[in-house]
Amino acid sequence: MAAVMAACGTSAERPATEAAPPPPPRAELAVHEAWARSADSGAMTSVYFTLTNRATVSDTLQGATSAAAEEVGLHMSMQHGNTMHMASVQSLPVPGEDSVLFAPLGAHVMLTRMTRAYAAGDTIALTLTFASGQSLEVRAGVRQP
Ligand SMILES: [Cu+2]
Repeated sequence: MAAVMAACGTSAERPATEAAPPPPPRAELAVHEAWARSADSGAMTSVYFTLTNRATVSDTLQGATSAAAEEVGLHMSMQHGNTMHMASVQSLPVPGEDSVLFAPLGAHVMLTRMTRAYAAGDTIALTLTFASGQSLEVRAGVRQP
C-alpha cells in the first residue's frame, strides 16, 4: 500500500495513520426461542421465534432459506371471522431497539414440502436474510404439535 501511495505522489497529503472510514451502523440482530412443529416428509410446517434488533438502526427481513424444505417463505396469518388465512409477505420490517414476534396466528416462516420427517427433539436449521445484506442462522427445536 505504501508503495502505491508513493508512486501516485499523494503520500505527502495522506497521514500514515489515516484509517478507513467507519462502517455504517448495522442492525444487531438475534433470534431467541426458535421452535417448529413436527412434520412428516413432504408435509409443511411453520417456524416461530423472537427476532430482536438491539441497534438503533432498523433492518428488513427479506426472506429465509432452509435445506429442510423445498419451499421456504415468510407468511402472515390473519383471522377473518372464524376463518384463519395465511398470506405470503415479501418482507417484514425489524425496527431498531425492538423485537418482532413470530408466533402461531401471526408471522411465521413457512416450510413447504419437507425434505424429510422432523420429529420432536430434531432441529430445523434455517437462514434469515435481511435487506442490509446481513444473514442470521436459526436452529429451531422441533416440538410435537
Ligand atoms: Cu404459513
